[in-house]
Amino acid sequence: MGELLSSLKLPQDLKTLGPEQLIEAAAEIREYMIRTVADNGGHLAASLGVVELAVALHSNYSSPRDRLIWDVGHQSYPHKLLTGRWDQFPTLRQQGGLCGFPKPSESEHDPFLTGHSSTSISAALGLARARDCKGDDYKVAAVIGDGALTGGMAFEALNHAGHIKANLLVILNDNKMSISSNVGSMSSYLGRIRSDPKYSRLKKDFEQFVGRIPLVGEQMVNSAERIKGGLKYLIMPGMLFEELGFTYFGPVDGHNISLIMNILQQADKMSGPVLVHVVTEKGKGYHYAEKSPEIFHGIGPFDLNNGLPLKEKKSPTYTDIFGRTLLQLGRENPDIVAITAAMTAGTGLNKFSKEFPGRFYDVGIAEQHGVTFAAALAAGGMRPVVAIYSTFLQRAYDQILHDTCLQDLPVVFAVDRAGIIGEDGETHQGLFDLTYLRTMPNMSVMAPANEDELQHMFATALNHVGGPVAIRYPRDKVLGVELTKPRILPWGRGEVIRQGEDLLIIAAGTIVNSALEAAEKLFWQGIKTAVINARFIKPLDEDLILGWARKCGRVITVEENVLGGGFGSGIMELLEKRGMFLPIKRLGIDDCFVGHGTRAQMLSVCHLDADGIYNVALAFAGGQAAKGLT
Ligand SMILES: Cc1ncc(C[n+]2csc(CCOP(=O)(O)OP(=O)(O)O)c2C)c(N)n1
Repeated sequence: MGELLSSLKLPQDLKTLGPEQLIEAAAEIREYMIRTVADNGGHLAASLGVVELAVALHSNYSSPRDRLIWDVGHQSYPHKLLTGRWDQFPTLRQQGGLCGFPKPSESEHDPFLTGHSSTSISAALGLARARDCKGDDYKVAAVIGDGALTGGMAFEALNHAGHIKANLLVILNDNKMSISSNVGSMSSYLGRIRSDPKYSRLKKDFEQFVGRIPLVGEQMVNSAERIKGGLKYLIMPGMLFEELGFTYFGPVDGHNISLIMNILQQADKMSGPVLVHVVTEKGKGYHYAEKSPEIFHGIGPFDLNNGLPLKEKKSPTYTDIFGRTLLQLGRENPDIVAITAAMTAGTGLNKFSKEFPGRFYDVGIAEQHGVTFAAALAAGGMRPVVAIYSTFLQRAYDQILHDTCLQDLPVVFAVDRAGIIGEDGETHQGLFDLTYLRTMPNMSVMAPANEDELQHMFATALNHVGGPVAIRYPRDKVLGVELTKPRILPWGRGEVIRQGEDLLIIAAGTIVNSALEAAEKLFWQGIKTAVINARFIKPLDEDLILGWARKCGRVITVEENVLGGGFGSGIMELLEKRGMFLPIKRLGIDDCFVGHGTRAQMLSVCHLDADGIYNVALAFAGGQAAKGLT
């Protein structure tokens, strides 16, 4: 721990520090965070941007009694360091270590779990109302970024909070960035407030004014109305928030601890909802992160001296192949439109966005809007491709069902990060999409076994007339197979990729390759295992599956999804529908959330690597054979 912080009991002793020492504390946090993330990787830029804000909040409030909610939570590293997790910090995002996001089961200082964007104001409002009902008086504050403020939920919560006049503090952390540059009219509105010449002039005046008075000043104006009147010039810029029922303070320099604390103390004197608008710089304090905040949003281990990644990216990812394929298909078909929800680079759409700016939409963190927007583009004759991570697509369940499937509209869903995703853990695992997609009428679902197949699937989906199609693929490097020209696959057909007669494994997605490895090992145990690459989760290749199931007499299904309602359930439904009753074992995630660790570690924990599949298959096939059930 840094020299100053190691002498303190945190977070409460922050209250004993003077302004200079608080600055020193911030410097110690920043330095430790940069060093640790350089070793382990993580979300650095956003966390660097809120160091002073976190110090000010913890100096002014008393966590865990007062409740601080960090929207998304990727910027919560300074908060973690100030709340008893300093020594464990190097375990961040590692199996068994600290979670990369706030997590109540990890610390009493994390009052509500976050990970998905734009939830913090709703959560803070709920806690504030619970507090009032219980007759308590603790403070509740939500810290939300300007990116997260593009999410509809944030507006729903602002609307509600203003209406019920709850005592609630919202800190708007405005750094002009989402993961990349923020988009939308709200972002432009915030930009206008920031660039108002009054802001820089008054910021200076205000700093001088604050500099002349003690932080918790007896001289501080103590009547709420007088404070509001005296600072009217600072209130005017946020008229939009005022109209929504909030008292607005700002914009405030979010790297000036004294200034933030001063504003917080004034905000605390108001009743009803208050919004404090702080302006910060993403990546603050580390030159390379300031220069390239998008790269340092989420980064692997890097060299401190030059900011360059330590692990050279050798092979492309499935995301890269998707981006490349869509670019190619987009050149051939002018009706193709790509839509992303604030993840242009993450979903591999950078090149498409540059080559076809008129056919590309970043809708902000607005998955629901993005899907209905795409459905309507399809209704108007376009061929929209919506690229959203599996976990975030959960947001748009009803928009897929009600606006897309019910009208049988040809929207293609590029479901990235499907399956086990690794270090981001529970909140980001893509383990539900097979269930929520395959149960929707009219929806077709595919999963490629390798990168070549991924290309063909997008060509097939965009050639398919009528109906929505989802293609799910993992957060992983590709296998390195040869890439052929994208072609149309036979609709609804799977493929036998290994022959056998003792056991049939049917797998969907890249996990087919682990199933193949397991089959090879089983062979050496005398179990001849056939393997089917399903390709289509829906519609299933019924004849192929039933024929081989009959031949082998025992079936194992393998999927990177929860077992409930997933791919294996689909196979069981098929067997039941066709009156075929034989021993079947489903491998997948059994009704639990999967934590963080590397993708390989978590696949192993879930018995979904080649060894896991082999062990289960050996027990199942060996056991069944011993009971004479063949
Ligand atoms: C529903 C949802 N969609 C997408 C994401 C991915 N995501 C994580 S952080 C982020 C940008 C957040 O921007 P902002 O709130 O301004 O915070 P900053 O990183 O700039 O501090 C996005 C899009 C998410 N976490 N949740």
